[in-house]
Amino acid sequence: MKVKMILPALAEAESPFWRPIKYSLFPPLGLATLAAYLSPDDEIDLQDQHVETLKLNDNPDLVIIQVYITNAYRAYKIADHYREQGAYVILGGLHVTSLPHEAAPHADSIFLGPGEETFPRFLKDFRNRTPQKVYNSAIRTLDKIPPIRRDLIKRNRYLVPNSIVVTRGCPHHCDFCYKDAFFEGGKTFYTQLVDDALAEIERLPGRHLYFLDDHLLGNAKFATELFEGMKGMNRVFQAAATVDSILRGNLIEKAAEAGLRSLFVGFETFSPVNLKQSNKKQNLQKDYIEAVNRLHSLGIMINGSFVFGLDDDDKDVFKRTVDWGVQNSITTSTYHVLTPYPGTKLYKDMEQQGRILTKNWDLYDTRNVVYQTTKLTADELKDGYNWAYKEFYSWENIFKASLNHESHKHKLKHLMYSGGWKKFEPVWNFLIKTKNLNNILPVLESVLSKVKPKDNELLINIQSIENVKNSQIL
Ligand code: B12
Ligand code: SF4
Repeated sequence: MKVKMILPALAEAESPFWRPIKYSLFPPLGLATLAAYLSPDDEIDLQDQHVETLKLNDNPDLVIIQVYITNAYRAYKIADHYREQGAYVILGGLHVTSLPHEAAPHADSIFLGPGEETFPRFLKDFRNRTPQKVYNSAIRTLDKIPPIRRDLIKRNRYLVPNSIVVTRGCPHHCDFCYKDAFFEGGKTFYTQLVDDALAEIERLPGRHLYFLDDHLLGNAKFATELFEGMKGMNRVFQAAATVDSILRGNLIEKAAEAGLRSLFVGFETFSPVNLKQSNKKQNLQKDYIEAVNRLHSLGIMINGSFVFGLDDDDKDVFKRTVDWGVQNSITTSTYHVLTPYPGTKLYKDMEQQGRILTKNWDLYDTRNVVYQTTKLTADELKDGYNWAYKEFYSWENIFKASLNHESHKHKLKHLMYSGGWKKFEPVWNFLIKTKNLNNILPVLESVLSKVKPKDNELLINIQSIENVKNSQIL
């Protein structure tokens, strides 16, 4: 059977704000996970529109499309095209799960929730010529899932080809998060068997790993065993976790020992009113600075996530958030305009209150204001968001934040990571064009190398960085 798997790109791919590097980070892991259930005799063509031009003039028997909110319209067009040609088209992913009635007219079958149980069930039905219209994921387990078909991934097109997920979901229930909508009707947090996770890690070449799990420390027992097993594997890795999990027990030390070098942390807001309103209880009364200091003392760089536009936010929120990030040496900040994804509690509340201003999903990219704001106007929110990005990533603030670290090595790593990520667009574009992106991996691995506590090893003369800054060469 000829099978086509497609991850369509978002509408923004054609906008002047498109940052090719942002979309050349991770391969289509969801589709490669599903491909493992196909037969070795199937002829599979997996295409990721973020990094390649789609070929749509082929004649597959089965077309599998992954739908996110911001690629939904494009996904539907591709689906319609293949259905006209007589292919059997199936749609799944987050957006289909949130809005099955919207997706259904564009598909022969739709899939709600994760695919590990529904997709093999469908394949059996399909081969027996009895496919159903809707497949709803009721059984949630990752036990004995087949190895991901990484051979289908064009590794040289991604900066981080070794992305991996060893858990699904998260133990928390924040109102704005996609998670409860996607995992509705079954378990909302579950893990792989530790041995299976370790076997998947062993299969990955090189040193660097990026765990895309929503909350890698969410199950302490699983994480402890995973980190124990990873000791001695000589890996460096990046992951995501919550503020409370950093402060609790000594799991974070174990993670650092296993190779954790950079962590995505959902700070989101400093306002207890906002936290309560968003049901982000796990952040309430937690000392963010203590969490930051703990990570830094372990040599772990921080990617802080912050949401703007929650109801308690006023005009000062942008400056407060940027200043805090710089003062506390956050390496990279990811800012979001609050976005009510369909299916979430936030969306339901806002719809009830008549606050949803548009249902143009292309705008639901966390850069646009799609709802009626309260203390801020929509323009203030959007301008403040743009200002925050510009300000945080100004050279002055990158230097300030870097130089606040104790050890010289951490200062240098911060500077290279943050500056490299935001300030070298032409270099990234060149590497993407010449399909050399993964050759830069050893540089990333060395930026993520270990910082020993109070490391005073003088890799380069930091004073010279300050001189460069003062002379405004950069
Ligand atoms: C990696 C990632 C990215 C990467 C790359 C995506 C890629 N190449 O796959 C990058 C950096 C490009 C990215 C960008 C964005 N992302 Co993103 N991203 C993620 C992240 C962290 C992991 C995705 C992943 O690999 N999951 C693991 C795999 C195994 O799961 P999966 O992809 O969901 O696939 C499973 C199921 O969905 C299902 N499935 C999927 N498709 C199909 C199809 C069929 C037919 C079937 C049967 C099953 C099926 O089966 C798979 C196995 O279970 C998720 C968070 C998350 N935990 O999912 C956010 C997430 C998907 N991103 C999100 C958003 C909002 C964005 C951006 C708009 C953010 C922005 N401001 O730029 C952009 C736009 C992306 C786009 N293309 O439209 C939201 C989506 C919300 C929504 N309702 O759609 C999420 C959920 C984050 C969040 N918490 O809000 N993202
Ligand atoms: S902690 Fe993060 S992943 Fe978990 S529900 Fe909240 S926002 Fe979602």
